Amino acid sequence: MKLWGYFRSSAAFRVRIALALKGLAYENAFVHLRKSEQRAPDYLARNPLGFVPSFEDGPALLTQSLAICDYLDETHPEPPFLPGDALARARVRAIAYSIACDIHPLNNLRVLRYLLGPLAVGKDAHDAWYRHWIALGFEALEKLLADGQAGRYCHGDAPGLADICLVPQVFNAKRFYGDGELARYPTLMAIFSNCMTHPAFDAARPEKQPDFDPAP
Ligand SMILES: N[C@@H](CCC(=O)N[C@@H](CS)C(=O)NCC(=O)O)C(=O)O
Repeated sequence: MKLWGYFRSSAAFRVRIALALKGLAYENAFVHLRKSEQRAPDYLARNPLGFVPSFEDGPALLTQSLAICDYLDETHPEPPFLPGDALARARVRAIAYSIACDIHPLNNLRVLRYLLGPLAVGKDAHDAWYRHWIALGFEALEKLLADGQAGRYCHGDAPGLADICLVPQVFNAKRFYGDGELARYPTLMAIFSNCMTHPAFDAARPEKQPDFDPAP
């Protein structure tokens, strides 16, 4: 197995957590997003989306972090990423998709670069855009998570797909927000803290990746 990623990519971070939770070994390949290596012809030939992650399992090349997580869960069922009950699965997926489909695409690198470049909105408007969509998304997530069904993790006391999405999004938000502002989401942040005591989440964090670069 081989993962094409970037230390700071939220979507690659999801797959790193998923692989660690399943206890699977894999080879790393690094795609430097700030240097636009995701747009290089050889990479686009592999992944026409121009995104990380890409994931290879034998002859198969997979894209889309959630599809990769589902694939890993189907091929390595223990520990499961989704609960046994259909309603509980729908809840977990709703939290995961709220992050992966509704929050994350609005603060992706190519979107932020388009705001600053072709649209020339300026740094203040760029930052306002980022903060607006995170705040709206996190307010909603806080309500979804505070419905009594969360435990140590987003659903009960076992980590799953929702946590796999939540943790990278909080890391991303921490780059723009102070901890004081994030304290407005106490349930979300308590779950985040619990996740970070789990070795699989800790091993997947950006600072622990071989391509980590402290430069902004
Ligand atoms: N829906 C995709 C999103 C992947 C994605 O947005 N990857 C980002 C890094 S987190 C990326 O490669 N961005 C490159 C760019 O914006 O140019 C997935 O979940 O895999």
